[in-house]
Amino acid sequence: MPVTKLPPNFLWGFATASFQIEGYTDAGGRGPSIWDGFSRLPGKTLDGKNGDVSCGSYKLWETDIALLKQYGVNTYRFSLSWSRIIPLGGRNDPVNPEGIAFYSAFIDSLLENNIVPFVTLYHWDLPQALHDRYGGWLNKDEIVKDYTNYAKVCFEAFGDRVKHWLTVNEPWCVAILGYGRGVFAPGRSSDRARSTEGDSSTEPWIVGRNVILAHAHGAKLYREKYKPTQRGQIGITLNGDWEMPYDGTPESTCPQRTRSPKSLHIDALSPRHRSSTNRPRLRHRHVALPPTRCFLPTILMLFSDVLAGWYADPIYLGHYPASMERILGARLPPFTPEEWKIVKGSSDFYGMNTYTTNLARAGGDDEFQGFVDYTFTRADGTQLGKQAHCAWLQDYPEGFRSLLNYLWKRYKLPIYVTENGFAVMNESSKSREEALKDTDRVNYYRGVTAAMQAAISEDGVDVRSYLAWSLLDNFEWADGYTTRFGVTYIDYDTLERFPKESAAFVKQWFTERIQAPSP
Ligand code: GCO
Repeated sequence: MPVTKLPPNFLWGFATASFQIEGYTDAGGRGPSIWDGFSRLPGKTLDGKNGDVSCGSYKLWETDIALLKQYGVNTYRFSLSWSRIIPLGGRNDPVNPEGIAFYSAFIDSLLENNIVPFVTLYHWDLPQALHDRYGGWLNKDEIVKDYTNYAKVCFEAFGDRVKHWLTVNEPWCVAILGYGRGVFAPGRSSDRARSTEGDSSTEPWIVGRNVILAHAHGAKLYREKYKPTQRGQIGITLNGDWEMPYDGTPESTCPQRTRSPKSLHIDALSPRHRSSTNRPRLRHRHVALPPTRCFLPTILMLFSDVLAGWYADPIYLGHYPASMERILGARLPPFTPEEWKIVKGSSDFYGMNTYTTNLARAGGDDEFQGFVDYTFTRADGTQLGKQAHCAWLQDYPEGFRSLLNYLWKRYKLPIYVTENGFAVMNESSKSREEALKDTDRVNYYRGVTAAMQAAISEDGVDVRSYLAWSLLDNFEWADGYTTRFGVTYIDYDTLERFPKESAAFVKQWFTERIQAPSP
């Protein structure tokens, strides 16, 4: 059978983030970020390790570019470290010329190798100084101004060459994991479920509102001042996984998507790092519930509205999800009419980070999960898919296709898949030789690429990129180095890089399919 082709401008490659790969946290005039101190605190990472060395990409960046070249990619997604560019972070603080020079040389080298830079402005490493000075993301007026200034510095320094900007990576994680569960920097915790005393958490919701505003102001500035000449695109990227009701009914028996998407919209707090210890620590991703589901209990519908739409609905549709308003009441921070004007329509595309599918059922007492429990075990005791090393991830590619369809129908914007990947069970305890044979990761990529292909060619979904997470094994936040997501194995003693079998699979899959540009 002939292979269906992807257009020549389809972007494919790998993704990383500054704090997860750069290391050299004291070099080049960089200021500390909230992750520096947090990851050094005892007990904050699973293996007690921090980001000081990581993959050493700050010095080994040419090796990374050689790898990208070897893998044949046409795009690389990476993030800029705010505190390398403005060490103290603020709008009145000095810009660090060494930081600018570092990323400038990196971008030049990517372009010389015909690799499109896809740049994230904020992937969780807030300058520590801003947290100390005014509470970081909790302080609306200050953080929005400082973020917008930082974005301006980046547009001015790199916008002549960067045409793909992501304002913020996965704001759900920033807010809930950083200010709710306290398992990510800055480690603030208001992790109280539905309390018998009444109100529960407030900080995560405030942070969420402030991140949306920072994103929106950054995008507004770009569109007004830089886009006319630089001609790039700007948007946010959100985490979201597919979710199916726990009732054992196969997806194929569902009727067409005819229900109002609004009533079924889910932005579930698919829970990573749950507070209770005896339950699986599922993923933090928010979730889209299939509008095909016709038999969901009301509680799931309610849940679906609460959290998947927390970011996407304001940004793409101009309102909070109704049930989120209902559940949070006065704790849901409002936007002023002027702010709504800036927020609505502030993303040029839908940036999609996705990893898994979950089965959801009503229950639980956790507000951050919308009072819903997650499982991968079906009612008949079978598993949804292959289990990854992290408890929140199983391989279920059909969910990837459903999610693409759902987002395309609901938000009607081109979709950039900006992250997707798999952590092989116990890869860190394997010998290097064994780890390079990452069959489960190959199978995962085989499944999702086929699912994406079907979504594009059979369902007509407008997908513009596929960026696999990740180029390298790297610092996996609270998991430290115990969880490996890379298509490249890192020997953490020598920092040598070794391609795994999955790198060859992904390379072959895309290079066979991307059409050559017409002469
Ligand atoms: C996230 C981040 C990445 C992670 C990856 C694997 O989604 O958490 O964007 O930094 O490392 O998703 O968990």
